[in-house]
Amino acid sequence: MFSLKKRLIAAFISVITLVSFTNFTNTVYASSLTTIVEIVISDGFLGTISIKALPEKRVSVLGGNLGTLMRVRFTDPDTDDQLLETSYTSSSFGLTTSNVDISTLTPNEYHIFAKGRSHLTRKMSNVNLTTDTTNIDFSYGDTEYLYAGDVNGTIFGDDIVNAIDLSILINDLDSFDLRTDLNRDNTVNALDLSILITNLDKEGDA
Ligand SMILES: [Ca+2]
Ligand SMILES: [Ca+2]
Repeated sequence: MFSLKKRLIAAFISVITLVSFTNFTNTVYASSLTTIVEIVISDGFLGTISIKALPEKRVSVLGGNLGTLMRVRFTDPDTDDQLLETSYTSSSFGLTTSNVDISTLTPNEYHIFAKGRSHLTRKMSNVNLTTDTTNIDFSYGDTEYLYAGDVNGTIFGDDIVNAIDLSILINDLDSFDLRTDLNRDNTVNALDLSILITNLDKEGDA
């Protein structure tokens, strides 16, 4: 006869084996020697993803020059309720440096919004997130960029480029401020002014 301890270990191993073959999507019934063990697995929550978004018109630097403070929001397409918001500083290649936890969301369609600290919001509509989703690319393969120039406010501005932003940048001319150095060449000058003027009156996606 096996001892009770060994029988429990054997039952536990059989449960673990069964669970490992279910891909965590089903209800699993595992039979031990004397009892029926029911393990209810949820229908699946999302895990973690990487996000890519590129600020526009950065000067090219060896090792990349595309990092910025980012805010990403997920909303319900039917109600517009915000379901998740996360902020991070992107890498020099415009990527999250570690995966973003979206495990509070279930597989579904979402509107996803990405905003840079000095950049206007870009929206992806009706994105179908599944448990297989591993990344969200607001650059669409390095072809799309976030518009620069929203430099007012405490952290993320007001999502419009207007005279307020213009006056802030003009005040910073010939000095250095990370926020108004739009092209990130370590000085605020006419190049940054030109980028902002090009985007005057642009608004972020709503
Ligand atoms: Ca603004
Ligand atoms: Ca600059």
